[in-house]
Amino acid sequence: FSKKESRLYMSFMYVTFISLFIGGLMGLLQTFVRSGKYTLPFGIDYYTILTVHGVILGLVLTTFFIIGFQFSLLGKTVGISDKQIMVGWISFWVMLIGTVMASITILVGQASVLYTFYAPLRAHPAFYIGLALVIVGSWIAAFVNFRQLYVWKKAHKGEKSPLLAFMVTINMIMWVIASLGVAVSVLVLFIPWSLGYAETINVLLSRTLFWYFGHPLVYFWLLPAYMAWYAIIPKFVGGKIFSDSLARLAFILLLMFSIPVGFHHQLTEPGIDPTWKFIQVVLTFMVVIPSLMTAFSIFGSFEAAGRRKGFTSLFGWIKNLPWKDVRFLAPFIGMVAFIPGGAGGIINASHQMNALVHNTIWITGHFHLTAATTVILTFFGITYWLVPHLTSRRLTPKLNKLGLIQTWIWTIGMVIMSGSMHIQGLLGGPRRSSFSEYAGGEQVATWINYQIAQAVGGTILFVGIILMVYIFIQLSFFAPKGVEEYPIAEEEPDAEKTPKFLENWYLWIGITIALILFAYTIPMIDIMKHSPPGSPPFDWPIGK
Ligand code: HAS
Repeated sequence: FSKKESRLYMSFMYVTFISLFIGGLMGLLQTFVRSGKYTLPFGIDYYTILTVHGVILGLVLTTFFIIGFQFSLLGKTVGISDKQIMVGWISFWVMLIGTVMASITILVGQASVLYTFYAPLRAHPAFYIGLALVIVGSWIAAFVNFRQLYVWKKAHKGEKSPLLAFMVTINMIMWVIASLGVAVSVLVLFIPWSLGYAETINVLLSRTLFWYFGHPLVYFWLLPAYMAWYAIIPKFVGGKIFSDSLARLAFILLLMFSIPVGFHHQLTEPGIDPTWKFIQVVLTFMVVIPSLMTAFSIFGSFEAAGRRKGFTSLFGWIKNLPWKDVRFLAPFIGMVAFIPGGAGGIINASHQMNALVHNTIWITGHFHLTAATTVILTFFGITYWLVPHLTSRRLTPKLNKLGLIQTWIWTIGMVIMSGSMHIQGLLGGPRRSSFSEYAGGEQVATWINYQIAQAVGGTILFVGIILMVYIFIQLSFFAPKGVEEYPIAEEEPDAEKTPKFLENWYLWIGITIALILFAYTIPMIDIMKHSPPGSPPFDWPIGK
């Protein structure tokens, strides 16, 4: 990479790791409060820190890391022009200004509305405007990415695009289509309402628009991890990409089925016809398929690498895996965590079982396995080679060892924390609540030990965060100068040729839009028909 490029990509990484520290600290405080043994100082509200935690880790850290990483992937595979770098900087600054605006508003206690900002909770307008800016900034990044691929395609007529460039494009198309929902919700519903131009808000409409965005949001986090699993990790195991076509197909299916499934977050929501909930649950089970394809493909590529090196017994190839290389181990544990994490997702999506787990801390356990383990450990795994590559430094054996320790600390902390969240959830423990004894009761008494276990797990995780931030600082500023490889694997030589139709964007975007229209049009009309008087979009500004 040129210096100009590296500087852009690194800026996204700095924001990521500052966010990790701030957001992680808030997480630690939350588990302390919930253990019943600690009260927040200076009258700070539990929901303020919970909102900082969710927004900073769930929205800021992820978006900055993903956009920075994806820029680097495109820079490596299809190139970036100086003009595109400049527009990349605009996207960075717009996102940063939005982040700072939203963060300050939360920190001064004016937006304790959690990352889902469910109405009728109302925040200061600066919070919503800040969020809108983050989204606009990310769109600018998306259009730079689309342009990068377009320019490359024009120069390479008839060639298939590089796999990683294709994957980034899918993720950004999904992001743009999905974030339209939250943009409409913020601009049309929340901002007028929080400014006082609208008297009230259509709660159901705002939540539905949020989840239209909220579910693809979790795949927006997951897909960059899949990019690394498919096309980068094989390089560390001495293997190859199992199949370029299969990887592309999995991404296309994720694009098509990620969006029309938001109702599985609203299964207990009154006001949505059960038929449409049922339809979206069926579509949710469709979105599981590309993840199962991914599991198959990753196993395949690990096994093929081992067999090629002469490990012939049934599971002998496992010995071939580079257990002492943190660039492999961290994402690998992320993959393993996705087995129970994904199974938990399937439980959540099953309408009847959702009634048992919804709004319990089981859900918090679920997303700490998926987002905070599968995705985050993979992002850490990427950091170990991406950051030194960008700063022209080396991941020394000592830093590698610290990384291995970090990975195990994270794993142990998360097993304890997420495990106890799952169990407490099955015992009825609520999510999103501060400490309470709920006026006593036998059931309530069973929760406390799990809450203490969560504080123990949370403390271990915070140690992991400090270690990770230390490693990041070392890799950014102090590790010895040198060359760190940007690892992109090749395809298996005997894989089938990738068919051309896999890159027919009109077809895939067309099907995606058709599925969204099918899953959302009628329920949306229903929801809007029941808008309360004085609420946008139909009944404002109110006569003043
Ligand atoms: Fe989820 C709630 C359903 C995946 C994140 N989810 C959440 C929330 C978050 C979240 C943040 O249907 C809370 C939102 C809130 O604040 O209210 N989720 C699913 C389903 C999947 C799923 C069906 N979720 C994720 C991912 C997330 C994430 C990924 C973040 C990154 N989730 C739900 C539902 C709810 C929900 C309901 C709402 C609940 C409620 O009531 O509120 C699926 O995508 C899962 C499919 C995954 C698999 C696993 C495949 C395994 C792989 C690993 C292979 C391993 C290898 C290595 C190769 C089928 C790919 C192994 C090697 C060895 C040698 C062992």
